[in-house]
Amino acid sequence: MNEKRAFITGISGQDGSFLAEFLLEKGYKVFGLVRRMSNPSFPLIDHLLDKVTLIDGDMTDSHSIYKALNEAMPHEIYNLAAQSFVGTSWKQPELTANVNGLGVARLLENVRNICPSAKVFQASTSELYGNTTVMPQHECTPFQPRSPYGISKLYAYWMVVNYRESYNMFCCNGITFNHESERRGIEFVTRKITHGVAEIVARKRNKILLGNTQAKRDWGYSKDYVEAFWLMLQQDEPVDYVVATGEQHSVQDFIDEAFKQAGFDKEDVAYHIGIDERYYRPADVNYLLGDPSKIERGLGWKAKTKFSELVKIMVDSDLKLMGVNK
Ligand code: NAP
Ligand code: F7E
Repeated sequence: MNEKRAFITGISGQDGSFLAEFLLEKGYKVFGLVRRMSNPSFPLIDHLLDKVTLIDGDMTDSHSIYKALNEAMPHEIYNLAAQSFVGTSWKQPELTANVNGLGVARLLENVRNICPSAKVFQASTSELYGNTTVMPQHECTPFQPRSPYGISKLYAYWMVVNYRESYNMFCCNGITFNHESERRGIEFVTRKITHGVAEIVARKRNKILLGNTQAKRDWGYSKDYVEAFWLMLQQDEPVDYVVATGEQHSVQDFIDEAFKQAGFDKEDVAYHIGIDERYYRPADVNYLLGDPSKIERGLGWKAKTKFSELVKIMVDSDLKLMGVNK
């Protein structure tokens, strides 16, 4: 009965699936909150279904969170559930606020009443910084979110800080910069590129249509980042940390690297890229670069996977998925 219990919201997503693997490996009993679907399917955690306990619920439904926490009685809670696509947040701002913002209020209130000593990790985001002029961004950089997604996460960020200060609860924000993987949703730019490259190799298409290719991000590997989330909850005190690589690349750099990894010549890349207005956002965040020095000092955590390795992992996986070789 000494085994630790972890409750993951968003277990069916990119980070949730890696975190569940990581915690199972460490001997945790893992519970995950999943939404009802007309055709239940959890491709990213298919291989874990006999090892984790899935509980039906939704971040927009307080009662289901109440029931889930009562069943799991967790020592650690990882709140990864979100409407996580920035582009969609302009199309569904109310839903985004409900899931990402109010969802955190629902979770924290239920934790406070049911398992107040549980430690809570909140998946916060570099989108809080918006188009800041401070470079690189650190834990004290002022926030100026630039999308309904960023604003929803700003509310969540401050709820976490306030529950910590008001009720002495152990809850903390991982201000996490972009992290990708072979499990990344297909609409995010990195996976859209690697999947598109694989389709080009497989002769299923000729071009990848994109929006702002000059945007710059600090891209890491999701599998590395879930360890940082866990480390934050192994401490005696709750502390917010930036989780980042400290390296910045443009979308164009990602395109060039992905084609290179698939064996294309540099001069052939431009032919395969088209710009399409549909993929521009009403307002974009142009440059993000994280300063990971606090987490390196405080937790000894450092991103392991370099940019070119990350792109290779994703390209290789998509080529395999497509059944083609370089
Ligand atoms: P993801 O792949 O989109 O996963 C999101 C998860 O949330 C999915 O399991 C999804 O379930 C679940 N979810 C969505 N709406 C829900 C609701 N109403 N109730 C319950 N569950 C719901 O996202 P990710 O990349 O793993 O990111 C994990 C978290 O980190 C998110 O909170 C995201 O905002 C944050 N974050 C991500 C990054 C990044 O670069 N990846 C950076 C900063 C912060 P379904 O499978 O049913 O859709
Ligand atoms: O866009 C540009 C786009 O959608 C990156 C989420 O995990 O990280 C992620 O949000 C950049 C933007 O990620 C296309 O305009 C160009 O400047 O891959 P993305 P994101 O918006 O940075 C943060 C930290 C999170 O918290 C979020 O949950 O790429 N871009 N052309 C494009 N983006 C997309 N999606 N599609 C394009 O065709």
